[in-house]
Amino acid sequence: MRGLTLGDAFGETWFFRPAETLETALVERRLKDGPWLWTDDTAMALSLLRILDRHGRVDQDALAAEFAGAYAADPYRCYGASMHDVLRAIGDGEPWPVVTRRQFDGMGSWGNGAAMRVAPLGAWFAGDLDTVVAEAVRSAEVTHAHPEATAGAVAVAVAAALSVRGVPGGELIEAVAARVPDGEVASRLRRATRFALSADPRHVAGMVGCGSLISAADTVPYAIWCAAANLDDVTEALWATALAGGDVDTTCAIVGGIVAARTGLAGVPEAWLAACEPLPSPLVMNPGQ
Ligand code: AR6
Ligand code: MG
Repeated sequence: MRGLTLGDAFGETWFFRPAETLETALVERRLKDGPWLWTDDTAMALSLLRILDRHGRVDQDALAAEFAGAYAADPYRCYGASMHDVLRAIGDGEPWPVVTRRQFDGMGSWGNGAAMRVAPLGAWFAGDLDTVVAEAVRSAEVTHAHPEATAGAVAVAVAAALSVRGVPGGELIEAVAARVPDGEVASRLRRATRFALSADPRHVAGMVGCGSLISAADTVPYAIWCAAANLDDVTEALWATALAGGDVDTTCAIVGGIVAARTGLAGVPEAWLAACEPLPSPLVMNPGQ
């Protein structure tokens, strides 16, 4: 969870800088002064973690209510465009299956929002990959009805579980692809396996996207390649991920979540930890205990 937040907040600092200085700042590794504020990626991951803590699995109605409550309490976290309507309607008492299925002319959202929040779930269930897949699907459906959004969530959750289990970077992407249903996410994941893990992330982004379209397919395969290429060092992983631009808070949230599931925050510079907006403490509140 803390790795996801660090990535989210670090990634968000690369927005709103003049485009011509952005790549130079990244190459020269010039950090922005804190505070680095976290966004919807973290807000939704926290809600999901609370539900796992409270129910031991994804109770979809409880998760929908938790998402809507967190949104109502703090809507200024740069949520995806359709989420304002979805979370308000759920908060107003409409059933989530009805609300999510009517988005985008009945297609449902294929945005990367279900993937950006799910790495801690993969770590939570890391001992059982079938459960990781099933619970990732359930966590996605509450806001994202399109199968590509679900596929993106499955891919990230499985990657986080395999990260915990110590799978080497060279095997990670294919092992993830084997668990993802056929479609654009799976096909771009397979395209990503053609790049050596020493390749320049910008070349990989050129072939599979890096989130400029905010879709799961355009975001998740790149993030999983970046994580696989830097599985033992969360700071290096985040620098590498940001280099290509795109949806940087979300690619970095995904990568931070996957890599830190293995490494924790060991080795992260003190200045980064001090700059990152703190999480609520305790992370989860279980009033029954
Ligand atoms: N047809 C066309 N465009 C779509 C479709 C579709 N079926 N589905 C999604 N999009 P959204 P999220 C595009 O709004 O997934 C925050 O910045 C459309 O442009 O459902 O939670 C986070 O940090 C839509 O607005 O929300 C993430 O970066 C966009 O995909 C991101 O937003 C996102 O889908 C998470 O977004
Ligand atoms: Mg965000």
